[in-house]
Amino acid sequence: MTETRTDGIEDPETGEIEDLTGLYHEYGDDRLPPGQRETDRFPVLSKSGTPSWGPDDAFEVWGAVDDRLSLSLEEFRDFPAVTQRQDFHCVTGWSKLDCAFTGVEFAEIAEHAGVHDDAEHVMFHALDGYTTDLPLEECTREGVLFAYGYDGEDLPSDHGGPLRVVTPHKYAYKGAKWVSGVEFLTDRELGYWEKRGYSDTANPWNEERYS
Ligand SMILES: Nc1nc2c(c(=O)[nH]1)N[C@H]1C(S)=C(S)[C@@H](COP(=O)(O)O)O[C@H]1N2
Ligand SMILES: [Mo]
Repeated sequence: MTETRTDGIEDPETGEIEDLTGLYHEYGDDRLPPGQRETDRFPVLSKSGTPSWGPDDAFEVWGAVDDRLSLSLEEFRDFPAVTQRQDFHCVTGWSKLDCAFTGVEFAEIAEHAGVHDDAEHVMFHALDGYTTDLPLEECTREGVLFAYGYDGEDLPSDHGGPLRVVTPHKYAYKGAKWVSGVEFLTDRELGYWEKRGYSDTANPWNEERYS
């Protein structure tokens, strides 16, 4: 493969970067999903401006868990971090390849909260009122991160900093920017765009754009 601009960006703790850009092999032959075009820019897509994280805001975990969590951003950074090279596919048709995201794996937070056996679904909540949902098994897999770093720097606020979710196996609307809460559910519920006609399954290699 040719050099990419994420070459040289390393995990702050382990000095390693995991390359997840091959996960498309699970879904098809082409790294670029059908109907997508590659962009060098990283466009910003938000339903309504960029909210800011106040000093008293906390990241909360609730629902079908043993321990409700309320974490500050500093506490979040105490969890083991990973840096991964991932591709990013927006349902409107652009893909940004080779993004280096640093953050905490979803599975790490789920384990910390103690998810109940009957939990099947997850709703992400964000500071701008955005929500998005995924089945639990689509969240606990490799690549789903609570990301606070991008390309070796703090995640820019218009891209969801200080904390966002990334979902490289799904269209990017499944990754809540400014994520402030995770709710574990025993039944499926639909998020903001999913209620408005976008696909709940959102697999880019099947072009699951609309429901
Ligand atoms: N909180 C929040 N998260 C969000 C959105 C939003 O409007 N609010 N837009 C989604 C959509 S449609 C996309 S394509 C990506 C865009 O991320 P970016 O702005 O970093 O490119 O964020 C997703 N997460
Ligand atoms: Mo999007």
